[in-house]
Amino acid sequence: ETWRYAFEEALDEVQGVYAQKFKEEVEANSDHTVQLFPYGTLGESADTMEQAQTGILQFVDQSPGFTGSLIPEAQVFFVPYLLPQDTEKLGEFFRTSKAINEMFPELYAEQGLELLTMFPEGEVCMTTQEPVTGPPDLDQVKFRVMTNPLLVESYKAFGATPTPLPWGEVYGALQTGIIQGQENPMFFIESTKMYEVTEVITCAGHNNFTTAVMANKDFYDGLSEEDQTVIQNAIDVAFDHIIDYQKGLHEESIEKIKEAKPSMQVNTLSEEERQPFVEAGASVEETFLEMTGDGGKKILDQLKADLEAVQ
Ligand code: 6CS
Repeated sequence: ETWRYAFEEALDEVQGVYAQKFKEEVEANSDHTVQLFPYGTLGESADTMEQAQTGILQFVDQSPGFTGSLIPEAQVFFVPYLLPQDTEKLGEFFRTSKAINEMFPELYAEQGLELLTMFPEGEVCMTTQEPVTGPPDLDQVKFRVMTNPLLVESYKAFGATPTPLPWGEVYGALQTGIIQGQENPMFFIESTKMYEVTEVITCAGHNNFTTAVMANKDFYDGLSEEDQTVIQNAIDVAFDHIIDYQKGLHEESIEKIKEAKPSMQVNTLSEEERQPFVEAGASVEETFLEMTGDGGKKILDQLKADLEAVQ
């Protein structure tokens, strides 16, 4: 059988590297073939999610940045300063977290999805036209965010004018000045050449990009136990691979950016400069709880406990 797997990035970007490892493992250990669909081949993230829910796709990688509108609790990944930045620690968290491995699968199942894994893609940094040393510098800045209500609230709290857009519109919108900023992990800022259409990168440590891989649930439930095991093993091997792959990736990407555009400023905010963003983050946590009620509180509390266990 041929299984179709779509993701939101190019083949040589983090989600693509993950998908290639998954494919390699499945094909080495079964008679199945995995056909990969990188970003752009089947539409935007919202389109591939729909295709996975209806079963046109067997597998999809969609980040909570987009899934948050479908599963409100998945917005928890946008509570600022919740996740640590250390990839190893994050790896351990995603491997062991009860919130991730036991609570979220139930919520995804309600949407017809078998949640297979979540993994980190790196510290999220802002790219803008002007330097950002605190929230006042984001005043009047139209800032692109993924289509996620809580992320909109974060950037409101950070003082910007958030503009939710699908990925495909971001480069052009920066180029034409419709927006003046966006956020993404460093590898993605480099590979998608965001530095060509912005002047300054600012890392405030407010988030680490999380993504999720899932299967169509009817498809998955209909598989033999043997095939399910092949999939679970491939998911685990690819997970270890992607944590390993990201060692030093943030720093290497900065070097590549500076080589391509020497005038690009890359700033990491000091503890003191971060403080107003941290404080704004507290109100975003409140908003998350208002949006998601008891279910959201349970997930947030468990997630915090899981994080504490790996700190
Ligand atoms: O900003 C975005 O929309 C995209 N960012 C990453 C790192 N992956 C896919 C997503 O579409």
